[in-house]
Formats: sequence, structure tokens, C-alpha cells
Amino acid sequence: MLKSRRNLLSAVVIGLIASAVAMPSFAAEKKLTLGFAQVGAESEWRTANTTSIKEAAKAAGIELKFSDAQQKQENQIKAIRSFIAQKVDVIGFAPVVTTGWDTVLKEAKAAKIPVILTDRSIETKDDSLYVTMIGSDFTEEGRKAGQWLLDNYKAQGDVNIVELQGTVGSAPAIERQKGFMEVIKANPKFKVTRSQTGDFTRAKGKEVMEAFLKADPNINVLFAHNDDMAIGAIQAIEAAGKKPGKDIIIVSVDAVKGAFEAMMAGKLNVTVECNPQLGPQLMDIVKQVKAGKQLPKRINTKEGIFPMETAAKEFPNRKY
Ligand code: GYE
Repeated sequence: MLKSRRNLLSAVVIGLIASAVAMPSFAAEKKLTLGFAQVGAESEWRTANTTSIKEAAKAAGIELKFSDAQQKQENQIKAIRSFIAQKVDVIGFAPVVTTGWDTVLKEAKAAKIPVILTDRSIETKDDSLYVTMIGSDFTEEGRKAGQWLLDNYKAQGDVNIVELQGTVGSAPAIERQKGFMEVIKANPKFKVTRSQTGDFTRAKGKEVMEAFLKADPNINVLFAHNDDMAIGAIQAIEAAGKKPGKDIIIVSVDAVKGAFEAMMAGKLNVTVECNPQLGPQLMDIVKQVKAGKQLPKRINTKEGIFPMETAAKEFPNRKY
């Protein structure tokens, strides 16, 4: 009895010493927490982006606090403030628009929480407010869309182009438009006659295209800043008794599965790829930032372009 008590006691003592020794390494392995403020769930691209971030956080053993801002800047600002209050290790966010972030980012900086931008860039005079920005080159995407059009549309007379813009003030809307215009101005026959926002959604893409079709019976080309708006517009074009992909040539961006389906049905002519699978790269960067590594200010993702003729062959390989 006495002996076994002593044994028990020494076992407890050994246990305590072991756990004390194990303590520092246990502390070093503390899970990192990432607060991520997402734009919303406006498009197929966005839902694929969210899935990628959630899956990658799990795989990397990072605790993710996720917030959906429903495409509203004030909601993103609120989410960032709440991440600061919760003392997360790193904040990531995809800024819905480019301007208006300095105040909240200064608060994050004062709290010594590093910020990583994903997908969309911001405009600021103070580059120290974020560590790095990981995402696509939207201007280049716009150029690719414009170049495809110049190379493939056999213009007899003037080419009447309408444009469905993304969210007003967002980096992809500003830069895709810029890249597209930069390229098509090489041929003065190509003219953008109408341009309005469809906020990157199918419903608004459809609604605005309906208005375009009512106002103008002679539209030759639609340039949509994303596939969802193009898909909404396809419905409007069909409802107006026209053939999308033939009567009206459609050029869009993202290369989501829905666009491949539309291309295989002959209703969408081309989509420029924009890769939403930023999750694994983001988690890597979170770890590097916490390890004190120096990172470049901008990390670009690589992407291609898919014309209609390639859709059936590519479709089985598409991941989003
Ligand atoms: O093209 C669009 C989404 O910021 C790249 O946002 C992203 C864009 C994408 O809603 O579908």
C-alpha cells in the first residue's frame, strides 16, 4: 500500500517534470489564428475562393475566423475591427473596393497584427499598412479579353460593344476595363457604346443586359467583367429572341465551370482565366509572415485563356 502510494507520487512528480519540460515546445506549436474578411458570395469565383481558403486553413492547421461582408465595405471594416479585438495572429481580406482602408489598417498596425491582402488590391499612400498582396493581374486579364476580340472578330463596319462592369470601385472592375480599352483602341472600329455595373452577379448582369437590349437593337459584342454576369446576360439575350455566342459575341473573365458549360452549349465565346484557388498560397504566406520572413509586396497568380473550341476538352480538368 505504502509502496504503491510512493510509486504513484513519483509517477505524478515525473509527469509534472515531463510536462514542464514539454511546455515550451507545446507553446511554440500554438495554433495560428487567421481572421479573414471575405467580399461576399456574389459569384461562382467567390464561392470557389471561399472553399479554397477554408480547406487550406484546415490542411495547414490554421484556425480560421471567417466573415462574409455581403459586398459591403462597412461590413468588412467591422469584421477587421472584431479580428483586432479578438487578437488574431494575422488578418487577411479581399477588399471589396480599392479606397477607404487606411483608418482600419492603421488600427491593425497599432495592434501589431500583420495584414495580407488577397485577390483585390487597395489604393493607399502608406504601403506599410499591409505585408503583401496575393492575386491576379486584372489589367492583363482585360488585355487578353481585348486581344482575343481583335484577333477573332472579323469587323466589317463599326463593332458595337457593350460592357458589364464589376462592382464600382473594385480593383477587378477598374483594371479589367483599363486593360481591355488599352488593347482595343488599336482598332478604331471597336467601340464601347454602353457600360454599366452588374456588380459581378447573375441577377444584375441579366437586368442590365435587358436594358442594353431595349435601348439598342444592334449590339455586336458583350464584354462582361465576370462569367456570372455573362451567364445572366445570356438569359436576357435569349429572352430578347437573339442567339448568344452568335448574334452577340460574348467575352468574359473567370473561367468558372458555369462558363465552360455555356461555351459547350455555344453560348459564350471565350473566358479569360482568373484563379480563385488562393487558399494554399495564403496559408503559406501566413506562416512565413509569422516566422518573420521578408515577402515581396505583390505575388501574382498564373492564368490562361479558354476559347469556346477548347471548352469540351478542358472541362474535365476544371477544379472550380
Ligand atoms: O472575377 C468575380 C468576383 O475579385 C477576381 O470578384 C475577383 C472577382 C471575380 O465576384 O467573379
